[in-house]
Amino acid sequence: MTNITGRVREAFRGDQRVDADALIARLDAVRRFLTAVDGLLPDAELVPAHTLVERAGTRLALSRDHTVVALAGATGSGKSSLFNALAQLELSPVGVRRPTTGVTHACVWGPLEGANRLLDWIGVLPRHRFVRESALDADDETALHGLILLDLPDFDSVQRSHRLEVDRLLGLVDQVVWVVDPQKYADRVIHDSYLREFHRHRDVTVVVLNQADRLTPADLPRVLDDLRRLLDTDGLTGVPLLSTTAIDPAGMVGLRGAMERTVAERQAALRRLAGDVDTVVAGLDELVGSARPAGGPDDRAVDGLNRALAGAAGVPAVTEAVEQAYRHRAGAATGWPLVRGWRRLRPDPLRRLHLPGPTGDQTDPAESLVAATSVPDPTAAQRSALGLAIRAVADRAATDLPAAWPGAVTSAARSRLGDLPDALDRTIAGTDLGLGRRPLWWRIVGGVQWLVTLAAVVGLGWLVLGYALRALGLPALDNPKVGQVPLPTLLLLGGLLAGLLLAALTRPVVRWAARRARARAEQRLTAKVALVGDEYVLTPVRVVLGSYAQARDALRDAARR
Ligand SMILES: Nc1nc2c(ncn2[C@@H]2O[C@H](COP(=O)(O)OP(=O)(O)OP(=O)(O)O)[C@@H](O)[C@H]2O)c(=O)[nH]1
Ligand SMILES: [Mg+2]
Repeated sequence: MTNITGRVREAFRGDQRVDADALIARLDAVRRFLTAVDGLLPDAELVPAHTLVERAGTRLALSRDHTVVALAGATGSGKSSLFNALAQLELSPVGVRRPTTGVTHACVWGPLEGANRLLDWIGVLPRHRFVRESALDADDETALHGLILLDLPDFDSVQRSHRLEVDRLLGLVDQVVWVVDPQKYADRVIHDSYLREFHRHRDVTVVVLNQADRLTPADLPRVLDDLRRLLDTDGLTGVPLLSTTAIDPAGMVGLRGAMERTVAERQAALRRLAGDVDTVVAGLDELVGSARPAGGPDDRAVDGLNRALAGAAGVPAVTEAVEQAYRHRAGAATGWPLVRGWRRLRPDPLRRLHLPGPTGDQTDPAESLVAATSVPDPTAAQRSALGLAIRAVADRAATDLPAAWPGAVTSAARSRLGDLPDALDRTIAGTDLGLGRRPLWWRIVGGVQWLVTLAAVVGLGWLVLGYALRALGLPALDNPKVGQVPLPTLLLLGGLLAGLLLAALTRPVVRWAARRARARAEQRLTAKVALVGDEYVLTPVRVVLGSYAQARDALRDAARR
């Protein structure tokens, strides 16, 4: 992956200074990265970053006036001899039998107090700590004041504990002086397992070819050239390479000078940590890509999700019921009054679903929490369609993300799946389906229906009364006529006909209005269901995408030297 850390990885900074504040800002960026990805990426991938943040915090809080330099190398290369020669005391046993040094020894130049907490943290036992007081040598040693030199066990030891100790300490010290000897300088262990691993710590790495006295003056430059070539292959181009002779003070001058410069600069601790940040950032590189990901799930996938949610929520069943309920209610309000009562006996289709009844009353919100409706449960097909739609949302949202992230996005999209059925049901129950108010035209038509029915009843009554009087031989009523037709007959037949005609004319209008009511309800329900999808599916996805963006920015900041 070509990315942000490439530049950092390749540049050898040599004696470039590391600014403490800039380093702290980079460490903060690593911390921000860890916060952003917490719970989203596998913990195992984050161990080095957590270790760095913890170690760096402690190292910076401890003495910054001390520089911890470790002598590391294969057994018999002369680490202890160099340690003693630099200290000018026999502090660490030098042996013929191998391995000799089993525990780390430390020599502190200057007072021990400031160094003790550092050595406690590094884990050097008090009985293996020595002090090189400058008082003994007048001012000879002041140039090394602040140096804490460690003599490590051998890393190629037959003793596993030695190797573990070395590996632990190499992670903590500020600078490493790799000690090799003419016999073993090309050994694969030191190059493959150690030097190569330190290629991001070139500016705190020194390589020493010890026992230079064992080589003829003609061989020494050849061996040094060969070693330099091997170091280049290890990625350690440009690191200081010195030759030393531990048994001769004159053979120590170069190394001593290098140490004095390191101590004077007070940069090793910062450079080491900067190298650690480089290593960690490079290791995390795979986890974040360089392309800026989409801000959220794409529209097509969201449309698909909303359709699937509407299906699972029973929106089609509810809208069907709305259409029927409209017809039912409109029929009851505008139908022929003589059959209206019979219509009312039939249950309201929305009531059957436990949705707002004929008066448009909304479900009590408190009641709707437990909910709710009797909308049929989603079928297996609807459930699997919803699962697929959620997956599609996650897949589309994660398209540009590196391999570590799609899993986190999918988990986020599914994280509230269990809460969805209740939420959808509550939403359906709480949606105003638009049947709350009776339209004015229902009332007008209903009123006219009553009038014509009343006319028919009056006509009927009039006729019945006329027959009754005639049957009893009483004087007949005076029946006025409209044209040729007697008025009571006209009232009766006209009323009946007008009622039936009005009912027939109203029916298509009701059907059309019912379809409109259905469309309106569908729109409202879909909008509400989409809000549920947004809250329960899309928001968790957006949170992960936001975390990804934060992680990416944080890592970019951490990579910036
Ligand atoms: N001729 C010569 N002999 C040396 C030199 N440095 C160390 N030696 C000898 O090499 C042997 C091993 O030296 P040590 O200092 O014990 O080596 P070490 O790296 O500490 O070995 P371990 O503690 O076993 O890891 C000893 O006999 C030293 O006297 C040197 O520069 N020249
Ligand atoms: Mg030793």
